[in-house]
Amino acid sequence: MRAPISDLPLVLDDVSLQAGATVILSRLSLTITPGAPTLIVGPNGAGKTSLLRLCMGLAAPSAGRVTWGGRTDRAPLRRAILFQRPVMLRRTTAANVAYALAIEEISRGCASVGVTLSVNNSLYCDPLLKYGTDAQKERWLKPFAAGEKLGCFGLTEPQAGSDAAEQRTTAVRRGDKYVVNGTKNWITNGPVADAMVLFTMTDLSKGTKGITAFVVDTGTPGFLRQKSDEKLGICASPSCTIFFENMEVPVANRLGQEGEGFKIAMSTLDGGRIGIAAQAIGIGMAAFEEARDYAKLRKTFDVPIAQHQAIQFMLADMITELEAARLLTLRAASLKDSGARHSRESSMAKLYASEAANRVADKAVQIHGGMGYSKELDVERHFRDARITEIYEGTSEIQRLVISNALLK
Ligand code: COS
Repeated sequence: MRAPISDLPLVLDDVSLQAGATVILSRLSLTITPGAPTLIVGPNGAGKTSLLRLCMGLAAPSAGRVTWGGRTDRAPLRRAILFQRPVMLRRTTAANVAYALAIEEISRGCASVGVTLSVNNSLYCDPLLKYGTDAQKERWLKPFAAGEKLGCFGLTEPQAGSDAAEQRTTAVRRGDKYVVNGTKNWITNGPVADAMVLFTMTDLSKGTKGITAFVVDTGTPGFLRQKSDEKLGICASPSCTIFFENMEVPVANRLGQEGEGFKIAMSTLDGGRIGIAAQAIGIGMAAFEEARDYAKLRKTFDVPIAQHQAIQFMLADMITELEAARLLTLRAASLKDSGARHSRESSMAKLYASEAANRVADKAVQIHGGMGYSKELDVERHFRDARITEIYEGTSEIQRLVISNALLK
């Protein structure tokens, strides 16, 4: 059971607010209505980073400690899900730019919540929006875009990570149904998702042209979730392996035509990589800010360490890399807004932002010295959380492959 919104106190900076309160901040307002989704309302839609930052900052204190085991605290997740409504439903001309800014700000507070939203929005909602029929959108998109339900993306298999074409999960047509058998692993949101965009082989002899996509209710008999993965970082983002045993999926749940699955998966990942780039920048910004603030406080040799050029140069490199990463990410997002193909630009953004976030988090730990190695401070969490951004939704090596393929065509 997810906690009802009315039970969740919201803390904005020093002000503690119960459900029912309205906060007006600048030209934006945030209304917390008991029993109803929380909306961020701005003059031109989502992407108002200062407010998002305030809102999502509240997820941070508990983020490193939230687990998905026996004792589950879903409050930060529930609150965060609600914030995706304006991102998905308010279609502004800069929807993807706003989305990237929102994911960055959310991830600055909590990278786990950032990826939960990124997977739901980019990997689940986006293919439904692009390839779904009107009937599919009504049932499988609306409640997921409204924050009432959560989606996941079933592409990865034990032998099909980087080599996504190596799908072994099969879907065999029987009348008006397909029977699905196989395994997916590392499924972000898997333990808690209500539906999955699932990739299967409908014809093993056809390679990438034999892959077909479906949208599947996770409550379908034969959809068998395994225990949640235990991970180095993003500990509040649940993931798991899923087995499919003779799972029956109606033909009406097929997304696109038979054989279109690989293109759906690849074009979806083009968008997903913008979300992960934004997540990486958010983690990096949090690590940078903590290091900068700590450097002003911590003294060695009678002066704050911020007065040592060794520290100043580290801080200068950190912010320069993060701002470069943001520009690459916003360029990819803006290209997606224009409707143009953005595979190369998304890969560049994801590659650079994820590697920059890791360099920044590493330096942030170094600036903190021994305290950077302690679980008492958030910088240790940012260091762990940053690592995955170089791996999921395509490793750095895969991004280099996509970029070089585009160069050499
Ligand atoms: N958009 C639309 N179509 C695309 C595409 C994209 N971004 N990328 C590839 N395609 C199409 C190609 O145009 C080609 O179509 P045709 O056969 O009609 O020409 C087809 O898909 C096959 O493309 P390609 O031959 O490049 O596929 P490969 O098997 O060589 O795979 C890589 C390419 C490595 C780039 C792909 O497997 C990949 O991205 N892997 C990483 C997957 C990943 O990110 N996994 C992480 C887990 S998901 S959370």
